Amino acid sequence: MSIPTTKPFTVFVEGNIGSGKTTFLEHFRRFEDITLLTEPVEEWRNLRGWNLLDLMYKDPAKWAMTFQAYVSLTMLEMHRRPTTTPVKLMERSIYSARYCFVEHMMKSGVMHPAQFAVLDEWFRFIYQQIPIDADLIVYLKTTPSVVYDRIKKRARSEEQCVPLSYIEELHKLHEDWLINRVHAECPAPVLVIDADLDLSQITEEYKKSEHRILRQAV
Ligand code: DCP
Repeated sequence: MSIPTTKPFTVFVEGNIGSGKTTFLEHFRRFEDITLLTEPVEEWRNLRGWNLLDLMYKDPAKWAMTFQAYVSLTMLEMHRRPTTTPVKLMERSIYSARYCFVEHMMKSGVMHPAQFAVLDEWFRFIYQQIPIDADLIVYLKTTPSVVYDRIKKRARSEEQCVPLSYIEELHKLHEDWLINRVHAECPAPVLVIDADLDLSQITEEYKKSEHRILRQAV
């Protein structure tokens, strides 16, 4: 039975592109009392007919900032969406947008420092002024070459140009944020899951996180 609550136990599911975040969320669909918020990739692919994800990959120097500004908006909407269940599971967060993707675009020079400064000011304002609840981060840790193969196999059209070096960089930025703690803001404890395993074995690994998440759903 769903209990109306204004402050659910909130979990962010984080990890590299292709690490299995959507599959992880789907694993929890069988349980009651959990709200699943999958990433709004379809919104990024169709904003009033514009495919921002595609524009970003085809011409990052021109579109990276626009894309990340829209990602932040859709993420903030998910963070603030009221739920009636005691547990809320979210794919990614405004934090990985800033500390992994925007960070990479700034460091690699894809984004002009002035564009980065604007996005960073938005992030700081949101972080300081708008309550964003976080109780646990599930980090689906992977090896870059493993997720690179998965990305090639799933063949999402926009991602066909993604090189292994980009996946390696994103991996490092996830590690810096969630394991090495190079940023002051890590909003919740981190539960690390080995997400290299293939689909036939990963369920057992996912189960290890169930008690941390489901004990809240009583
Ligand atoms: N993306 C981005 N900037 C962000 C978030 C995502 O450029 N702030 C891009 C990277 C991918 C696509 O959006 O091309 C979706 O990435 P995710 O890793 O968020 O989602 P996946 O669908 O890859 O997740 P998984 O395969 O783990 O379920």
